[in-house]
Amino acid sequence: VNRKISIILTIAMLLTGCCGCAKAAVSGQSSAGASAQEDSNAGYITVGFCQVGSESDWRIACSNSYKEEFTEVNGYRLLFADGEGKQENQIKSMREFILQDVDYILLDPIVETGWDAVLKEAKSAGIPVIICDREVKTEEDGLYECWIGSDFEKEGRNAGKWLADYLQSKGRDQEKINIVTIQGTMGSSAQLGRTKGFGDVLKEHANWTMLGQESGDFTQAKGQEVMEDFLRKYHDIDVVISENDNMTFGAVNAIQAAGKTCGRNGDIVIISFDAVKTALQSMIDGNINADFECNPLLAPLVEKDIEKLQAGESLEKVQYIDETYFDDTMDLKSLITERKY
Ligand code: GZL
Repeated sequence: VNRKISIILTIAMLLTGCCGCAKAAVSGQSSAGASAQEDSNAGYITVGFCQVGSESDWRIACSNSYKEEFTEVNGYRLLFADGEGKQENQIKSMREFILQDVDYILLDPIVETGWDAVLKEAKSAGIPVIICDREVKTEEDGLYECWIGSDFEKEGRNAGKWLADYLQSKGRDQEKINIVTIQGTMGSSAQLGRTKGFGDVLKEHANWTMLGQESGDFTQAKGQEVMEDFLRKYHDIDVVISENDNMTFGAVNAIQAAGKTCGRNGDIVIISFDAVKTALQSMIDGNINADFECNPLLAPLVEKDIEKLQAGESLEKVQYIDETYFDDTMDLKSLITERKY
């Protein structure tokens, strides 16, 4: 009787093409009875990547990092889904990846909340998820393997500390300082972290006033609109905190169009985030005073984590990528040529 049961079970498994064991351990090999799709992926690890969109230079560099890392030469099949700036698109792509039974799902979540249901679906399907760059906040633990990205609050704090040192160096540490902030996509980890981090330092300086904070959604066009609005409202802005370089480019355009000056010898101090190559060039040109790096080259770290999962190893739940900052006292000309992004 036992023999008959095991034969029936084996046939059932072959017919369903499912191998119950951990997907991570055997992914990339098609089991008997596998679909044509699975056969075509035989020997490759299939990775479904849900990207935020293409809103900034940083984002393009980030996407390129995945496309350069997860290649067939390296043993991967990358399925790349552009969320076009909408959470519903990202959730839809995750569900498609689950139906395609990919070996891993990588999610760069546009905002932090609203992911519990689809993460539970991936978990039930036995598909490991790695969260990259921005973070998720879930009701339940254990819905993803790990998170890899930047310490956004630290970026914000470092920007505040830089401003305090800069003002001190100019003899303006007791002066009344008026600040505006162009925020990123509201509810994204980068916006939440940078706003909080700088806000913590703001509280330590009674002579600093935050006149206004508005979202430029990490795009140049919106960043320019927000800065134009600030210039209409406030006639004594001393500092602009811009939560990414593309919004900074828009802000610099708006300031110059209004007949004001910014940057190295300007009336308005410009502090930016990301430190992409084009922003460092703008710093060399004298438009930006300081830029806090946010490293987009996450894919090599993600790939190392997948290798560990393939080997059945556990992962650190939170993994920060190394970052620095740049200001206009540094010699950037040589640095900019070697910079990957
Ligand atoms: C930060 C990343 C942000 C960048 C922006 O890790 O999520 O999104 O700072 C990008 O340039 O649009």
